[in-house]
Amino acid sequence: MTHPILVPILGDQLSRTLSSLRGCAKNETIILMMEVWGEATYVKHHKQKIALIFSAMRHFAAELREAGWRVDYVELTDPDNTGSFTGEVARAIERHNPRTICITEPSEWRVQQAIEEWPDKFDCLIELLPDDRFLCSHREFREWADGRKSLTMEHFYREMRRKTGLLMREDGTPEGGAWNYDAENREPPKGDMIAPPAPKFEPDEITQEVIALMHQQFGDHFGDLEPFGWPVAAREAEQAADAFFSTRLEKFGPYQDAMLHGQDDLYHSMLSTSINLGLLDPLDLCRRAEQAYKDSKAPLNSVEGFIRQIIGWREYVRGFYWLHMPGLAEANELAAARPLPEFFWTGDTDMRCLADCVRTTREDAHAHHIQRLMVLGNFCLIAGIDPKAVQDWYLAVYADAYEWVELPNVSGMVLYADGGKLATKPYAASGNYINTMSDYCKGCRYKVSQKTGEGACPFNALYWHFMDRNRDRLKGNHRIGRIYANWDRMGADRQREYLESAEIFLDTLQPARKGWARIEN
Ligand code: FAD
Ligand code: DLZ
Ligand code: SF4
Repeated sequence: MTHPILVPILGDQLSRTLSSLRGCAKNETIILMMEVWGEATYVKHHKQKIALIFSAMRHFAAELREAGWRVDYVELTDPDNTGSFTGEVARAIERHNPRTICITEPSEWRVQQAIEEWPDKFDCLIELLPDDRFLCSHREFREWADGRKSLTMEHFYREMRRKTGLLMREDGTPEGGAWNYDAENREPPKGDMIAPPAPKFEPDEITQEVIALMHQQFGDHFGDLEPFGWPVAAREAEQAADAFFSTRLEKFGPYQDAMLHGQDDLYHSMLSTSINLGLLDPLDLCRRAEQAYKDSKAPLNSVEGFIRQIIGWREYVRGFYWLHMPGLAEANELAAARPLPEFFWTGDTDMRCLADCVRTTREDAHAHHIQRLMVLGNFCLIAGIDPKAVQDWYLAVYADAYEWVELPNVSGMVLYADGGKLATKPYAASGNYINTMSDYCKGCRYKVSQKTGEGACPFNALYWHFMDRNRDRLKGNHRIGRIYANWDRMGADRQREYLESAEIFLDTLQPARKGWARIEN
């Protein structure tokens, strides 16, 4: 091929419908895929996360070759591998002498910055195409946000419902008469509830090779590598989706916020890794969910809840990320500065809720939304953990974590570090919330009903410590202002007991050793 088109495909762009591929002819295109050290270690990702991405990339390359595409695949251990996307594109230009590089926009700001330098570095045309696997383009989101005093997911979500027609009646009103059945998504768990297991996929030869590579190269990264059961190719991801729709969707809605020890993912879909890699099409999943409702196989609160997570939250956080980067990564509205505790990496804490959420994170590179938000995240918020340390942790430990989705959830939804741009109030909660929504407290050494003193649930005193130390920043917020009236009614002695209990607890926290999240220089 003389002067072909070079199409770099990044690790989370594994879709046959990718915009960069659509306009290309097989006989004049070279697809470039790159395993690079820089991406594998900008944080020290969980071993399963790297294994998943490398295995999915290798499967995708094999699938493309089978379909007749020419794929130039650079493995991590290639002795000439430069370790970065830009370095590998430079080497590929020497090999293939392309006339054009055609790439779908990356999902992350860091990579976008690198690509923006390519026109100066490389002597060929660079074409950057929108990633239309997302429903809402950057421009559309900016236009929607422009001129609004504050952004709310709910308003954005309604736009997306109208745009897609999902769960919409012909007269333009929402199915069932309401836009949102969030209030029907908060059933506490039943003790004897047993969710059908999500399918696990036996590692094939490609995955086994990648697992061996993980043992060699990433042994010091956090997390268990095996058993490894993630879907690594589109056909496996489709099987996982089939299983979700036939066995879990029905109860997804009511038990979305429930947590049960030993049932790590309950009725959740476990599809985020496949959606984010590009193995599943998010809109197609929503249409399937809608069909399940139309066929009376799942109730509206479950179907609407699932669709809201995808065309609502997922699209909203992506738009929000690009609107607020790079500032979002630096934001620290509450001036939180405490180091992340070591137990976030070891699980070694006698707070049973946290220990269990760290365990599932270590074993599965996954925890479900409420574990991430109301146990792990809530702790970081009320204990005042430094946002940078929290961001690194979430980005490293979850198999579905990419900065575009992790950062708005951590900085905005969990930590209020963005000053309330994403969520209208901090999701701070005492032990009572965790006790209502889980069975964790029953087996815990701490007593959730005890507010202060030795043996009291630490979340209780930390909650008031958080409220008290952030009073000046939060008292004007109409959604939580009234909480201060309760605090004031307690009187000075009781307040002192709360604050002292929290201080005593905070003094016991061991800071995480360096080197867990980032390679030490
Ligand atoms: P389900 O509960 O079955 O939900 C269905 C789908 O909706 C998910 O697969 C996902 O694509 C989407 N979704 C649900 N909630 C969100 C959300 N808040 N933001 C964006 N998409 C959402 N999700 C990621 O994909 N990557 C992350 O790095 C990530 N980091 C998070 C960090 C924090 C602090 C919090 C609170 C949430 C985070 N989430 C992240 C969102 C959510 O927790 C996961 O998408 C979900 O747990 C994945 O499991 P599931 O596929 O079973 O989800
Ligand atoms: C997360 C990740 C990892 C661990 N490794 C690679 C890699 O070696 N090659 C690759 O193309 N992508 C990898 N990824 C995913 C990328 O970080 C992701 O595709 C981009 O950063 C999106 O901007
Ligand atoms: Fe967590 Fe407190 Fe319940 Fe223990 S008592 S599990 S620390 S909420």
